Amino acid sequence: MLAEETSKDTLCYGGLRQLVPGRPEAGVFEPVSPLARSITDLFVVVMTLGALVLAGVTGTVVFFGIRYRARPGDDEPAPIYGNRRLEIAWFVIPAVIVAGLLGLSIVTARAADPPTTGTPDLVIIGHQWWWEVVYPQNGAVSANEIHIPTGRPILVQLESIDVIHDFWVPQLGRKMDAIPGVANRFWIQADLPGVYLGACAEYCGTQHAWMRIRVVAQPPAEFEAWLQQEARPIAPPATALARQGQALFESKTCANCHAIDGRAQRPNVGPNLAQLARRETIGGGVIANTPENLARWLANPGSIKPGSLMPDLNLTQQEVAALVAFLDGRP
Ligand code: HEC
Ligand SMILES: [Cu+2]
Repeated sequence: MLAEETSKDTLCYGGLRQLVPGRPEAGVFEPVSPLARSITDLFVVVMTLGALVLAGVTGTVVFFGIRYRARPGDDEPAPIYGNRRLEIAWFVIPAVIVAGLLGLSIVTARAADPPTTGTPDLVIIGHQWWWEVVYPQNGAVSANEIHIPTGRPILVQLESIDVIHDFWVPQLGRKMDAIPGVANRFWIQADLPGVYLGACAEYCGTQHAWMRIRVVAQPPAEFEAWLQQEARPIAPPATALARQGQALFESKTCANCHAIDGRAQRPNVGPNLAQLARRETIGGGVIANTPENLARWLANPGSIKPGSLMPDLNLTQQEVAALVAFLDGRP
């Protein structure tokens, strides 16, 4: 039931629509940065070489099998001992191939993984099962949807609050493990504006599959405007219903797990909800962020993301409506 719904609203990989103009595919073969391109290039070289070797070896085996097969009346063939020229050839050819691949791998590693000194542009923290995103530039805190400016490398610092996760957006750069207690660093970059999809790439528990990443690459001015807005606290409630939602947010313990100030890094048991209304998805990409879906989520998170670490708070329909009015911010 749920799988059907999510594939219809094009959020999951199965129903992926064209997100980047002019780039129909979203995957390793459509890199949009020099970092990712270097990896794709090495991949193509390795796969091509592998295919040629496979074709050569299988071709030889098949050819010899047919050409020199035993025929009726044949005698035992004379055994052959040692052949220096052949032995040198089958040592030298693989050695040259492997040495060449090593050289290319070193070149690729340098291109895809330049030194990571300096202040990070982004701090990303893996949680079961969502990504916390902090922008040190102005302290804005967000979740799951990562905005970056186009055209320049972005230094990411990757951490984990619980278990090992892995951050991978194939079109933008290398993949990297998020390890508790360790701050790993790497670069991503997008040369074209668009939305790039990624996912947690290290099994991390029941909802590992719904720990998706959307990177929204915007022209620098647009990004700056987005970032300023993202640091703002939640909009003050404009209606009586939203005011009731605000009170419920405190009394129903939501505030113990969620921050609603755009710069607050605590509490971070759940995502910062200050600018939730501006996100396209909720629950790590499991559903589109519409008021109806938000209500479904609040009514019973586990029915949408079984095992989710947000408890079912047994809210009444009326309470759900009030919380949606408060969090969605649109009267
Ligand atoms: C015990 C901690 C906890 C409490 C209490 C809690 N939540 Fe959550 N909430 C979470 C966690 C964890 C997630 C992330 C779930 C996931 O994506 O796997 C979450 C996700 C959400 C999301 C989706 C956010 C997004 O960007 O995906 C909303 C909205 C939300 N909670 C609202 C509320 C409201 C409203 C309440 C109070 C009625 C509440 N939560 C109570 C832990 C909590
Ligand atoms: Cu994960």
